[in-house]
Amino acid sequence: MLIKSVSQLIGHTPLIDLQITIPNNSHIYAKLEMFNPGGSVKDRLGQFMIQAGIDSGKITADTTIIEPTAGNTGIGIALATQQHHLPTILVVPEKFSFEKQQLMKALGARLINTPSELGIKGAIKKANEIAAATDNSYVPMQFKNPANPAAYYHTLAPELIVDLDEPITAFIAGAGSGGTFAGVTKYLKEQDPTTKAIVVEPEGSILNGGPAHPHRTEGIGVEFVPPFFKDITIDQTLTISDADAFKQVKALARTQGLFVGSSSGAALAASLKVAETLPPNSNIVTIFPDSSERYLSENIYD
Ligand code: MET
Repeated sequence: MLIKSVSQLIGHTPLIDLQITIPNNSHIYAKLEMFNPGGSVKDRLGQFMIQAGIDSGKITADTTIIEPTAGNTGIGIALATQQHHLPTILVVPEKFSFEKQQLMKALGARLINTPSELGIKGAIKKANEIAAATDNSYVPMQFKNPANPAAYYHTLAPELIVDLDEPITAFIAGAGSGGTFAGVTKYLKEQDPTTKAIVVEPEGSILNGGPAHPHRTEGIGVEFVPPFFKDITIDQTLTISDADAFKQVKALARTQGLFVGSSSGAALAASLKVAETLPPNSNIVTIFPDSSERYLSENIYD
């Protein structure tokens, strides 16, 4: 394959039929988003939000791009802004992985850290403050930009329909900004209203009403209900412990040869729980957002 830019490698990732035997003969399929060039599902978002900003005239030739992120969205944005030579400032709570922070800098972005205890809300506030003090700046703001769910509605979701070519009984995925979950859910339910949409969060995220507290599962978990959830019907919310997520991270490496991050582990743990409750021969589709290789400094296989 001859390409002219890594941006051509975004999307069209493989969907794997996981070789996990489920007693009722259901299958779990996982979209392997670590095969995007920036290593995560958020490359789609970076490309889509920056293009939307350019198309709408909000981004011009010398606009400074500023965004709060746990890292993957920042890597996706930095990949996109590099193509357009746009200066980029990414605001990241310091708790997020060393590797993701290194990769954002490697792509040419400037990194500003915010205190871990202020969470993603602290990074959002700081990004807005920097933008207010920066001439010709633009904050894509993944947490409320309609281009976020749209990125997944127009790319990942249609790919799932083509990849599987069978009815999808349940779609199960984590939520951080909620854009991936909302965009894919909207598309899949338009195609087949019987598809169940199940959102996954770590313990310490607030969707199931539990108290907010820190968790090791990275990139998913919310401090406020994503505004995109107003546009979709969610059939179930599953809360997965860090222990259960990391157990599946290890199992996927050992039994399937798959290096996945903790949000993928949580997605599989949730899929296995749901599989027991569905009719025989169900098709469960989930998303594995990124690779374990960007979390090795956290000793996730110990
Ligand atoms: N996964 C998104 C990001 O990388 C949102 C994270 S919010 C915990 O920025």
